Amino acid sequence: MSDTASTAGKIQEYLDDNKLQPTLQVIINDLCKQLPSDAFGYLVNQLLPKCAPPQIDKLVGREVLDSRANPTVEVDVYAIVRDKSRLIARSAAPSGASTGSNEAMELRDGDNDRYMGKGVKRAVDNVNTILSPAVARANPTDLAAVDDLLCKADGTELKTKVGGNAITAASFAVAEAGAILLDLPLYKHLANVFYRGRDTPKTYRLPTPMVNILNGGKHAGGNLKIQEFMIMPNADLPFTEKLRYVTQVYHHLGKLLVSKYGVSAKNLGDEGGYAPPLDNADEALGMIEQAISAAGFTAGKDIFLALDCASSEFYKDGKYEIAPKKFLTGDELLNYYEKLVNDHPALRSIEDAFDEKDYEMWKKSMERLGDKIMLVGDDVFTTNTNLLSRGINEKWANALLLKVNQIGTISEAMNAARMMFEASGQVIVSHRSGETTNSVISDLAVATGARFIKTGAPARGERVCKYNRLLQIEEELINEGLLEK
Ligand code: 2PG
Ligand code: MG
Repeated sequence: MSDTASTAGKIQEYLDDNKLQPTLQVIINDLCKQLPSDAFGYLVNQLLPKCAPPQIDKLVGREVLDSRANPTVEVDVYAIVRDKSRLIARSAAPSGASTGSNEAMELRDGDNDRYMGKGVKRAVDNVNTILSPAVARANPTDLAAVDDLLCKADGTELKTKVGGNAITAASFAVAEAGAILLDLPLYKHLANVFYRGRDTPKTYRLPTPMVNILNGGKHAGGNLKIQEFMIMPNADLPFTEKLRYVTQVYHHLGKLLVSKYGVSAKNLGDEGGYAPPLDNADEALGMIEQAISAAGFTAGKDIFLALDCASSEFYKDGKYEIAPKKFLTGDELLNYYEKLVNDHPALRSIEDAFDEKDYEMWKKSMERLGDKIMLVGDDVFTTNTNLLSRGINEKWANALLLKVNQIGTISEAMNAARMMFEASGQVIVSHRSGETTNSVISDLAVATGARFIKTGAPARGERVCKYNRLLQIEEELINEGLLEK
């Protein structure tokens, strides 16, 4: 038999085995009717969707650095597409400093000869030897199914076997790979995952950024106990303008700090905000209000204020050390917050006002301040639906800070977002203080319709890339007429 005849025989055999003859006939009939100028392109477009779905071939882990010079896990996703395995996408896990005790476990090597014990070689090995075989052959476009396999491969709620860092990096990378293979922008792919089984909204909204312009607590080296002093632009502005407003305030704050405290006050903390030698929140809020005016804006109209107290970090033996050697009871601390809200009427959000287990004070703060401002649960919820459902029933907070690596996978974090939305609470998608240069959280915020995103100052590459990604999404949505009016 000639080569041509044997190839034709093989093709016929393939068509018969896969019952493709009728499909092919329909496509060729259409081709003959329409006679498109690019007949080959037409055939490719018709046939491609009928090909076998892509399959994950393998995940490959590696140790890379995060924005704080600590190792973190990066994962490459290889998929088999039309019989060939190729690298489709890669992503890496962020890492927190003020972590909640119920967070998914970051697996670190503990070998003090490497990176002061913070190496992640074991987590990387787990990607290669446990997660990779667990997801091999799965369809990377089905994120929910892959996330489920990742969770099952670990088998523990807090990911103590494989490491939350390994699992988050894998979930991020598979999400990216799915979007690439579906030829969709990541936020559209994630929206389909989020709304699975329900109608995906026809339009998208961009989140309002909560921009951390002044850093304290564990993210800076000074006396300020409160960790984050944030500004939020008026929610009605377009995202581009929101970013411009807050960035101008950021620059003015830098100038003011230098004129008052000298040039070192312009040093930056972990999230790109200034880390000046201030002693208390009142002073810090006052400086920010001055910067808002200096930038030509009005606090409480154009720009609002927000705090992340990360108070578990200064809670000891039933007391809160709100300033060096100044200890307050929970009730005294609540009075202190109430005074801040009264003295600074632009203040509209307080995160982690109380220790992650001081539930009574969380409830009291909701009774006293819950109607006026957002009370945001970060360490108290750790993006965990078990804690969140308890918190919703007992009215601990009215907003959820959503961090994927607190729970492990994107799908689990989406479950928490859905639960909070069903309870009519707000969701703030958040970065970590140790970050990487991927911008998955920007797409996630748009996909879920979260009203807020918290991703640091408008400075430092790992923060700015998230804001810049939102600029790109905004432009695309406007061009496609898909931006919510
Ligand atoms: C927080 C975060 C992010 P970390 O407390 O909200 O700003 O900090 O990542 O250190 O937990
Ligand atoms: Mg926090």
